[in-house]
Amino acid sequence: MSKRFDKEVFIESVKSNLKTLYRQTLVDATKQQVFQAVSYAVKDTIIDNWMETQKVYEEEDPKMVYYMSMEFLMGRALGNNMINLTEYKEVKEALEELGFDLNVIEDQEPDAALGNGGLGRLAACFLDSLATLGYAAYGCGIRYRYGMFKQKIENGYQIEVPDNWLKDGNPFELRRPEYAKEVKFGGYIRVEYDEATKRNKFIQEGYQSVRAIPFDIPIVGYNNNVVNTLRVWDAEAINDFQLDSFDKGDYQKAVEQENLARNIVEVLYPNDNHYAGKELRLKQQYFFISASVQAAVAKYKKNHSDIRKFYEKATFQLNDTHPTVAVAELMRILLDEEGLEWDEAWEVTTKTCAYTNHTIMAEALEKWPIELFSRLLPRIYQIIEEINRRFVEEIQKKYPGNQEKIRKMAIIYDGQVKMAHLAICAGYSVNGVAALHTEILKNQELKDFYEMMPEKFNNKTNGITQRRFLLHANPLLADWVTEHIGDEWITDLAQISKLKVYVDDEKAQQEFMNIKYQNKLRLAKYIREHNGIDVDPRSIFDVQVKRLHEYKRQLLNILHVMYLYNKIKDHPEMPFYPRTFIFGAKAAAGYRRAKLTIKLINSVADVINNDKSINGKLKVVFIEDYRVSNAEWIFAAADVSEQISTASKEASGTGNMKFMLNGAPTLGTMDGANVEIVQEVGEENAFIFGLSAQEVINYENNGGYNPMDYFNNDQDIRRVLMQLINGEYAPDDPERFRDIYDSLLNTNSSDRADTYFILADFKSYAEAQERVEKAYRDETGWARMAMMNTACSGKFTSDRTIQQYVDEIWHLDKVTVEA
Ligand code: 26W
Repeated sequence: MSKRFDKEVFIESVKSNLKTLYRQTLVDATKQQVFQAVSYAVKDTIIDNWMETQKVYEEEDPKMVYYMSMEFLMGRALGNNMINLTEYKEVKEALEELGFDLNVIEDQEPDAALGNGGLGRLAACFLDSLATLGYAAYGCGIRYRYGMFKQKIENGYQIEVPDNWLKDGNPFELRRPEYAKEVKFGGYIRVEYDEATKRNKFIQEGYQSVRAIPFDIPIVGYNNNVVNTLRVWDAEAINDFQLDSFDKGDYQKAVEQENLARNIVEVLYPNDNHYAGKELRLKQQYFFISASVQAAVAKYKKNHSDIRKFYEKATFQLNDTHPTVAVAELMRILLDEEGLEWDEAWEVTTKTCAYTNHTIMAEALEKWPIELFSRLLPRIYQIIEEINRRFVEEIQKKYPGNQEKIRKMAIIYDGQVKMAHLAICAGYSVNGVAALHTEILKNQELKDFYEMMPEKFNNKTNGITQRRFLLHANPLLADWVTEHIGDEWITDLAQISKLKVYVDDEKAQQEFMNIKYQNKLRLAKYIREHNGIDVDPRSIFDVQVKRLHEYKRQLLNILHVMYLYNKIKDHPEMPFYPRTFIFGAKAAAGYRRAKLTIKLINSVADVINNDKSINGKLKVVFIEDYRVSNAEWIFAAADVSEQISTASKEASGTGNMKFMLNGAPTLGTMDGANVEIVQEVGEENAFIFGLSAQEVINYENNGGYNPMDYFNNDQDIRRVLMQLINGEYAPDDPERFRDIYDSLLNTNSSDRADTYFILADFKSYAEAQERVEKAYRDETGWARMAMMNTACSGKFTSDRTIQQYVDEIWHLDKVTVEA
């Protein structure tokens, strides 16, 4: 049972943890040891609620969602757990009494970076909202030994450093060997006729297997005693190395099984939106899916006898196509282990699985070569073949004689297994992640599927948790909001619209902007400590933080900085409001052009930051190792939110929502959720520019875009582009940025030049930036605009998103847990 926070008990618990864990006293303990001791003390409370929650689930037997995801970008747990237990301030005070600063202690915790970017962080926000709203939910994922790499910048280049996040131990996880599952790979399928059941039996032989061991991580709901579970799977060899196996002749196999277990959970693939087709990746997918589906079925069978009704108590949400093999794994278990007929198994499966699409980028689509797939997962492949055979039959029935439809929709075609097609065919729901994105899916990317089964398609605009991204990230603003409208916004963000009555109140404006200023000071200090660069907290903090990708157009941003610098140099007398351009981004390790863009940003920063003649009017900062923990500080300190993707390419974006919540207006294209942000806040409180999604799509379908026109007709653009190849930012190697220049102008690569319409949007972007400057000079006007952004952000809570998933897709039962 959870109890009210008792300071004395807490302090005793920290002390005794230090003693048992490290044989240390408070005076001698390192900060890391104090972090561990505090975490274990907090976990004590959590465990009580966790057990109580599981008990309620046992008794009430609610339907639950299994959120299947290769990625959970959790960030740090300690601060968030204290926030959701509503013990943050109490713990802070207790630690102060002991002479510790809670911020410093929190800083000891490594980020749980088990994700790349948007998709992984969305999964983390969803878990927070599910627990807070009181829904039974499991996150199912992989316990990578190494998460997202740590980024070091050396000589302006990105260096990837392994992230050994578990080296000091993870105080919040719980190893559960009693729930281990076996997962089989490879071998062949022997078919045997079973007289008793009059059915074929499919027996996998000559396979390798690993033992999947679950680690449970508590997901604490806000102030409601609910604790759900994120279950991440570790891999172990099934027979611990047996020396005598050498004699049995399977020494080789024993070694291979050891290696398989070691390799499978070793590292998160650091690709965002890029499918690489690696065999190990498919192994990872099947590994955690097989274990999770087995566990879900076993859990169901504990209290239910009719497996045909599985879907009444469980639903699987597939986070993009990465976990789609769940469809076939559930079929396998129902057919081969539970003895269901095909049609029965198919009914259960198609009432259980639902699919979320997070991208329309063609290079992100997962297509596995048949050879690889059938070798690694022979029985799963057989099942997918049969699903495909029946699906193709259905297509033929609906569109007699139409080969084109089959070519475009079949699950297996052209020697490949297409995971998106499998997910759509088997899922009872297919959703996009923002209104525009879903429309593009329906009318462009998945048009044929939408025509054939329109009832499956729906939109669920993404959201973010205000508990982490306001209450924890921005305590000054959180307190201020609470003082003005009460604290209900913490679990009901729609309430934040009550701030609208203050947007013209002079005192409120001053307070709001003063808080922004304090947060800018906090970030400036971080930048000084981590980058050795002094930034002026009175300058405009213009921020673009997100994964580095061409479609996100960090290049447009830095080219515009180069353009501004030229202007300032040419016209030193010109009025110019000081600006700090802040970037943060990791590039996939193998993405050469993205990495070169990082070098370009840092090279431009070097030149500009060291040019005394511009009197500090411009600064460029690249924040090393952008991740959830430093993101929290960055969002709180931003004046301008750069959301400048090529229209139609960013499915939703969620950073855009975090900036908005923290009072930074959007400078962006009409893409992803920006469209809905503008709808909420009003066009006059955002800075919109660039081609529309439809215009981009038209160019893509019909041609007619020629970046050379812009190069030839616009001096500013030409000058900036020439500076990419004249050594302006690479005196030691003028050819360094040639590839970037070529990508914009030359068609000798396989892609059309300027694939992402940077030159087409350049001028319109520059004009929008001028509007930003003008608006910022008007202090009252800006304060009003910033406050309007916070006040209109209510829609973008993940609580709203999750409630829509529950109402329109999952139909879960709400539970309450008494303290
Ligand atoms: C197979 C390689 C791979 C890896 C990751 C392909 C695709 C991905 C993800 C789908 C990329 C991703 O994170 N997408 C982002 O998802 C967010 C949450 O819905 C959206 O807000 C972003 O717009 C979208 O880019």
